[in-house]
Amino acid sequence: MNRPAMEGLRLNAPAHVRHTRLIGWVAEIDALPEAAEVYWCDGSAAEYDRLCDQLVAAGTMKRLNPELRPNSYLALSDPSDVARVEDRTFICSPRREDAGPTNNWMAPAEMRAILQTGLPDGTPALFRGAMRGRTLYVVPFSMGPLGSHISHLGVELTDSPYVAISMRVMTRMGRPVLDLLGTDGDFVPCVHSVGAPLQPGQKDVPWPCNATKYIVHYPETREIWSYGSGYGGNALLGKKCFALRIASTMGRDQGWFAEHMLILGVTNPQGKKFHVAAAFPSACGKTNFSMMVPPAGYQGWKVTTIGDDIAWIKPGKDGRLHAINPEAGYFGVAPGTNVHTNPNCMESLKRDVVFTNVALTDDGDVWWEGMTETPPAHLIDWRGLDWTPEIAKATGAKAAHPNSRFTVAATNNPVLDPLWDSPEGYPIDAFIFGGRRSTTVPLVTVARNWTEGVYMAATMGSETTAAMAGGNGAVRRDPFAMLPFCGYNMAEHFQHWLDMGAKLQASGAKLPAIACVNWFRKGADGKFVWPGFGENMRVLEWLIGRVEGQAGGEDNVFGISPRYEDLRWDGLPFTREQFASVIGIDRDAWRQELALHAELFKQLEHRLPRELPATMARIEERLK
Ligand code: SAT
Ligand code: MN
Repeated sequence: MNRPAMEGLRLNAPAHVRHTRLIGWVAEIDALPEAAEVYWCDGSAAEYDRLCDQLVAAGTMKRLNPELRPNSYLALSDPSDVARVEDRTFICSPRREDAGPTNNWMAPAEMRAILQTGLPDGTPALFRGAMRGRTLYVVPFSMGPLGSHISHLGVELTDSPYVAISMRVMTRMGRPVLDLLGTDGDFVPCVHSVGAPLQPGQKDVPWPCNATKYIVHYPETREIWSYGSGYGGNALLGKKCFALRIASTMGRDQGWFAEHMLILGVTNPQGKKFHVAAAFPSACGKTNFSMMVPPAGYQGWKVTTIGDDIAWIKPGKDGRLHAINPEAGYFGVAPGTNVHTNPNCMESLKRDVVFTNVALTDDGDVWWEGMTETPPAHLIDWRGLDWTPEIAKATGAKAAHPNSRFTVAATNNPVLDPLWDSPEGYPIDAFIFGGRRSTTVPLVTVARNWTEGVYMAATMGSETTAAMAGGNGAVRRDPFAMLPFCGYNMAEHFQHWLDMGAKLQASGAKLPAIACVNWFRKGADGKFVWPGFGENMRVLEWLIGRVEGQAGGEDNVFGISPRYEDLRWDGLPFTREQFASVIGIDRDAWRQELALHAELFKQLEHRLPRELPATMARIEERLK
């Protein structure tokens, strides 16, 4: 047999793959990790079921009781592989200043030596032989509706069948993407290995991974390489790596935004529909907000989900900003989710779910902290150990890991927006930026103009959560909720937003409103004052009222806030005093807050747009 024919056999490429560059790239990568075989995913239901069976046989997943939770599984990860690893995440642009001070940077050649080519001292590359004894899955995927002008395609090579099945849920994956790629379509190449090669005859572990981890992005060549982790944000490369880090650099170059935002539709009783995109850091309730149930007193209002985590936003022919959700599923935090906090989510999770790191009940179902008020008398916890409420009391052991997750298709969501798969995208009426702040930041303020809105987004702070390895509740600046996800210099991201605003304004288009929210202010008793969840509808109605020029408000040092009488209170007992305690601006606290903004600006000094310190000066003036 001649060499190309042998290569063809080895690669197993189906006859319908006609993309020479893609085949060449798979062949080139395949030579490095020395996988036992290559398999091209078609994205079919049969393939999904087959891979799930295989994962069950390997002990990675357990099938849940089909009567209680049909077609659903529980995966328990290695206890060390439970969250994104920000300190192991790298932006390898040719110049350090292009990654900026908020990203870990390494020169591309240096990183390629570690991952692909080997070190001068003879240390072999991490990917060399990394997939021995495993299958290399070729996973073609579309981020965004198939064929949408806002969508982009990618191909992930991975040695993890858990990643392959998760990608089928989280993206449009398989044969239709290969067809769209045609003979020469563009795709973002993504390479992933759990970094746990098997010697001949060696028994696999349930969750293979490696203590050494690298989550690597080359923005210039738009490549992603990920090593050592099987966890969602580190391994499902369409998500944070592509749809945020690489896409944000594409957006900068091509004139659009890739943002860490949910997208929702809200329809008023008159039938008028608005679209809102909202940025919050990980594990601050984006999924809950996107599936919100309007509270009592809001008959006739409807909220529909377009996306729960990521938005791609491009100027449309009408000059307005149009957003799509590049994903096709939800990879959400389980703990805290229940029939009160998010009934639509609970409904979505009734079947067809892959749970990771939640607890297993004795009858083969799942449980997590906050799912029910009274925990079951006995569980197997996320580490596979016996768990009882008594053990929890004595040792503090959580049944579910605080960052345990569900993976489920968007189509399971009863309030999924009917046009969610439409290629046109949704015209955005308002952007919301919110952090988790127990003090200082008011419930809601809306920016007086685009620049003030960009200032609000740029200076956002939030208390860290379990979505980040080591997250412990300390306040850190998280500009645009993009601190771990911006693939280039954050200061330039601010500039990009200012430039896009100016460009759209010059074309005569109406810019979306920009608001800053905080659902998380606490009272002297340490409890949240604002009830949140469905009650956030009140804030949303006010914001839409502002967009329509109908809602009242008063100028504040920081944007415009509603007065008590500007919000609708039907069905919610919430006093003027309570309202004052979530909306008020404490001048001393704000002086300290501005000092932290100044610190951020100092850190991002290089390339920082002048408009931001100028806006800060105006706020300082108002504080006097
Ligand atoms: O952990 S993920 O990055 O997949 C989700 C998140 O942190 O928002
Ligand atoms: Mn997220």
